[in-house]
Amino acid sequence: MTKKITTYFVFLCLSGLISVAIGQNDTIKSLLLYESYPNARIDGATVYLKDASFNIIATTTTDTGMNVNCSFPGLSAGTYYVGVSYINKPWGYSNSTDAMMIQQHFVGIITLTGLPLIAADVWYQIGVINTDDAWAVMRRFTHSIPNFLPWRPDDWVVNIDYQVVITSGNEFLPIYTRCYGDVN
Ligand SMILES: [Ca+2]
Repeated sequence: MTKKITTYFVFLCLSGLISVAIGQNDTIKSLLLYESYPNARIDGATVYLKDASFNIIATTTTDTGMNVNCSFPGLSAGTYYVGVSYINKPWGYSNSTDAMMIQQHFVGIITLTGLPLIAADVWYQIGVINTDDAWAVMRRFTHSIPNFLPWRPDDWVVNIDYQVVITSGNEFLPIYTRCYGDVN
């Protein structure tokens, strides 16, 4: 009988089933914030969790928490990616100053980096930041165009995968986003 149980235990370990019982106790806790307004928590956003092979294994929605506004419990050690897929908030935070800065980036007076660099690319050739983008941001700020479609179907910079490595215990990941067109 003892041998039978031992054999079954080894089988469970080999098949990975036992890890359900002993390894999946860690949580990724996250806080979604507007990048240039660090106290602005964003609720109602869809946040995804991907495994090491970039397959989405869970999604959740941000709440109104001040220190953590979404979490993924029940994880084992390993590499994961967390990102935002959808933000249900109106476009804003962008005006003539942003349009001017995009133009200054184009002519080499300033250099945009990080999320502002991504947020600057709103119009026509995606991957190229030039006068077209500055023009579109100015036009949208003055309500001359209603959106950045068809080049930017999202009004928010989303779908960036942030790597989280769980060794043991919980991990905290702040996530920043901003509206397209908001570069300062
Ligand atoms: Ca562009």
